[in-house]
Amino acid sequence: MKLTISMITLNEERAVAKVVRDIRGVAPEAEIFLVDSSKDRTAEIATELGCRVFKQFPPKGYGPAMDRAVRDAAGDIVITLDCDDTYPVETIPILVSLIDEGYDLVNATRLAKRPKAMPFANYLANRIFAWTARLLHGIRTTDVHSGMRAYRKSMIDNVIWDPRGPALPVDMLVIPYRMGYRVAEIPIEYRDRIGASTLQRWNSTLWTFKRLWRARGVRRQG
Ligand SMILES: Nc1nc2c(ncn2[C@@H]2O[C@H](COP(=O)(O)OP(=O)(O)OP(=O)(O)O)[C@@H](O)[C@H]2O)c(=O)[nH]1
Ligand SMILES: [Mg+2]
Repeated sequence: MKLTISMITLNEERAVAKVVRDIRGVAPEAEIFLVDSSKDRTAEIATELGCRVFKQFPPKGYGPAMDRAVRDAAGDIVITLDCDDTYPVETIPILVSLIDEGYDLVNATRLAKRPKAMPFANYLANRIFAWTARLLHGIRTTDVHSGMRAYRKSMIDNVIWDPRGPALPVDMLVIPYRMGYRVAEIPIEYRDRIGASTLQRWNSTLWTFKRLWRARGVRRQG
């Protein structure tokens, strides 16, 4: 099956070259696809390194960028990760093998144990989000916000979510689960990021609960 590694980027010029080279080291055949809204040289660097880059201007925010990053991927398997060097690329082959085995979505959790690279407040919030997801939807997860996942492309083509507003990764996990798709979760190490974070804590928290609550409307199948 053909593989696409999709990343969305906002001013990641300090990290992008390392991340792309690291990906090539473990997945030399994969398409690397970026949806970029940067003001810096991220897109130029990625293009020089042979990535396919879609420039999203004017910038539309995280959700619309991520939606395009997965929907416009050419592969049969789409793996997402942040372009900030926080996620371990060595996990990519494991994610691929689990999709090959028949899973439709594999979530790489940063929170199997407490990651040193995550502030305690973020850790606590993430645990509460995961617990709420289990309570409302029955999904056994420790991380509804992981940026590193593998998706079967044919599944994405069948799933509808609302890309507007923060916290889209919540919908991208919980909605397929409710629809009866096969979801697996594996633990990963999470590292300190290169460059500045774009996380807006309060808005993201509010939207996480909003999305978790709203997804109850998705009819359970399977
Ligand atoms: N195209 C696009 N990319 C974005 C946008 N916001 C964030 N990104 C990218 O999305 C990825 C995740 O954003 P981060 O800033 O790392 O957010 P985070 O992982 O929640 O926060 P950290 O844990 O601090 O890294 C990174 O690759 C960003 O460059 C956006 O509005 N548009
Ligand atoms: Mg990040």
